[in-house]
Amino acid sequence: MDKFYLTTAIDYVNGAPHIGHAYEKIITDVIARHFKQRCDDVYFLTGTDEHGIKIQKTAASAGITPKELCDENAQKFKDAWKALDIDYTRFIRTTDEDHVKIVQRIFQKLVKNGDIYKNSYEGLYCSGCECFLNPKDLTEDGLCPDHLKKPEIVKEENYFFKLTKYKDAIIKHIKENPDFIIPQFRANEVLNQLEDIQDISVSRAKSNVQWGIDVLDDDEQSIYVWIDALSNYITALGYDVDTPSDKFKKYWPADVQVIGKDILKFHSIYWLAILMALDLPLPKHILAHGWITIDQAKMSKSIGNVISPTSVLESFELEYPDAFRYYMATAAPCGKDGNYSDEDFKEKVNAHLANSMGNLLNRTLSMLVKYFDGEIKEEFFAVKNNELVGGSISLLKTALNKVDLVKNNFDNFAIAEAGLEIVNLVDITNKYVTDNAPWTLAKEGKMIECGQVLTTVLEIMCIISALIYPFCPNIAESMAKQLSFDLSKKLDDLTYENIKTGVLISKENIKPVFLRVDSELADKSKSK
Ligand code: ME8
Repeated sequence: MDKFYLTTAIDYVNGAPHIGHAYEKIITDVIARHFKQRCDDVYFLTGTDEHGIKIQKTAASAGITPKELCDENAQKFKDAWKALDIDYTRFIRTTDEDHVKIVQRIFQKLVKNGDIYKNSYEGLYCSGCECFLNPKDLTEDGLCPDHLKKPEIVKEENYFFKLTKYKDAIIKHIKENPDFIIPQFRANEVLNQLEDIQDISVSRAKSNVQWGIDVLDDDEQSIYVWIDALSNYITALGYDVDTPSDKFKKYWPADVQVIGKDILKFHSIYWLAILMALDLPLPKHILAHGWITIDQAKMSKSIGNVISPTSVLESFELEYPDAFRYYMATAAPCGKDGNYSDEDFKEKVNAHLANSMGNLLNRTLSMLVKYFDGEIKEEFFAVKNNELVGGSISLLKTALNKVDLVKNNFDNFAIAEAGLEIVNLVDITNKYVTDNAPWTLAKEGKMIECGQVLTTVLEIMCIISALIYPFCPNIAESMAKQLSFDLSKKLDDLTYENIKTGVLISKENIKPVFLRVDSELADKSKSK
């Protein structure tokens, strides 16, 4: 694997980020950090989607310019991602000058090639979706099924993209590449949607929508949001219609594009057609994740249950975002919906991160100090020159086998499932400690056996710190520091021999890696 390019959806900036936006950015960051452990060159793109009628209207009602609204809210997204340790390579804004210029040239090229043509049109426009809706997709009351709002009747002269020209090629691609859409159960949905697709409007009259990218050579039209938004995945890399940059040549096609299930149609139909029209390779995978509900209810401004990701960190007084990252990244099986509740958050992170994982390390290091002044002796190793020579062979094998299972899960973008494998390794290791009772071995004077048990656990803790790193980077670093383990090691270089002989740690340097989320604090935040 010589490069790995992954992207998220770019968020609308007509509000602040919520926990659903955070879910997507967290799972993508977890994937990015995992692949950094396997590949030297990972490019992770995220950003904001800033044009369109919705932004124009929100700005007007706030009495500010659209650009002012975008600047203010894009910053809120950046701040939130910083607080969550989202380690992106570029944060693209669709108002960025380089993006705007290239989108104009893409549009111009598609007009020149005959993929975009002008036509007059009357249709039902939903500003929530920023697209025209097919009357057959409306609810019985004539509302947009996603936004439950009545679409406006819009009659305009617009530019149209010849989606129908690419219909058969898209169907063929989806059928021939069963792992193109992940999870696979969503592919049928897309194939059904493809049955009655029409050419799509890709511009709006400036008389109706001023906040958009101007069509070159036509003063009356601005480019409609989806062609602008989708192009971000290539403009960010410096794609240009005539001379694609080296960066573009290196990273495109994307290895995975992470989006929510509600915008799968745009990514697996419109986006493919645009790429085909530009004669560009297609992304390898589209990961359509599910939606996050709050206490089992859909998040909505009217219900008043919209949660900001940073408010969770604040209300639980979390020093690092690790617990929240772990909870979100394991909230739903691949592609399925997940739920957030304060109570469940508290229980899960206390059980998995504090009681099981953190405590295991803490207890083991404390015993090493108590019985051996923190020293690992040569005879404690169950492994010599990467050969298993005694001691806890099967457990060490299980641990390295888990590395492969976790990698397999990530290859299928099954993030929560990868998390479960790690928790399972922690549980197995805890059971090993209970079964082998090093404290009894010490009491009976069986010091070498006791040292072997502790060393085996510490070897496995190194592996666990590497596996948990993408989910909980700060906790992993704290674990690795106490184990004198080099976290920058690639996963494929992990062995049975991660621990060195000599004094590993002293009493003062043993620190809990994760403190239990205080139950009183959690209760306080719930009653807020
Ligand atoms: O759709 N749970 O922007 P957006 C999980 N600008 N994910 C959620 C969610 C929830 N409750 N709510 C939203 C757009 N999302 C376009 C994208 S990409 C070229 C343009 C996800 O701000 C949603 O599925 O409405 C999408 O992937 C992302 O957040 C941005 O949503």
